[in-house]
Amino acid sequence: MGYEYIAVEKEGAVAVVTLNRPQQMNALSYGLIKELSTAMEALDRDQEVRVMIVTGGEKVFAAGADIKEMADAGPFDERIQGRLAFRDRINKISKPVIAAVSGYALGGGCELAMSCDIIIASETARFGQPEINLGTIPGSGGTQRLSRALGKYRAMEMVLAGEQIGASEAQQRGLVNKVVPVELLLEEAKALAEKIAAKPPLAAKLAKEAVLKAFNSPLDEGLEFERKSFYLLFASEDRREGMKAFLEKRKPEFKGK
Ligand code: DAK
Repeated sequence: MGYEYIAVEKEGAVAVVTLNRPQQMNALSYGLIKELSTAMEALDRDQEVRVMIVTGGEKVFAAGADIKEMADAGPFDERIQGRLAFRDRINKISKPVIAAVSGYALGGGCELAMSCDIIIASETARFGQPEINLGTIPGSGGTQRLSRALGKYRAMEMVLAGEQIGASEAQQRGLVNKVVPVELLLEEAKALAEKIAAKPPLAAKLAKEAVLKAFNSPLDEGLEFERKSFYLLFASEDRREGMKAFLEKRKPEFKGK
């Protein structure tokens, strides 16, 4: 399928989705978000794909929602309501998603990176929630995910004063998994994606769901969910294969069953 605002590439079990509005700093227009959620859902259903990478390329990840498009919108316009629905769909992707962030990740761009499961950043990455400067606040999870990642006080500074943080602070505070030179960004993200893609996909899917559950539920509920997922995986062929291969001292062959 051809896209106007993004590019999708598949390399074996890894799919790379690149935001592609460079003249507009990859601002997340309605059209871009719609294409992104459509593409990611299609890749989620694609049997060949096991891990996705979302990137904006080397210069900029995304400078937020498209301000030009939003400037005269009312709260119930499709441009506002529709994008909420597309964002919800992106949050429901079941396969592991890695954000490869270089340059600005601001507003909705920072929120998009944070809705991924792992963030690899280049040394030039900058994260921020500048919505306060526009008379609004983060609307796609920024206040919640940033507070969980950085703690209340630094998150408050970013959301109230519109301050940005660079890659190294983001890594020190646990918002970013790894910081690499810009020219190695995609290579590093792909290496990690391939490592995850070699794991049994059903276990990866349930592991992702279980970790996310930790942010959405009390401990008891999360533990219960983990236990049920653990039992469920005992019914999978890949679990049998994983244990058998260990005992036979060979590499397992996982089939996603
Ligand atoms: N939207 C539209 N255009 C943008 C843009 C944006 N967010 N960011 C940059 N651009 C455009 C600029 O207007 C300029 O276009 P032309 O003037 O050439 O046509 C071009 O990209 C290059 O930008 P600059 O000339 O400004 O480049 P600089 O290097 O000087 O500065 C910058 C880069 C990223 C620091 C600066 O452009 C900037 O501050 N951009 C705005 C960042 C921002 O405020 N982001 C937050 C946007 S609000 C929702 C949930 C969430 C949201 C919306 C709805 N719902 C629940 C419905 C999210 C809201 C946001 O993200």
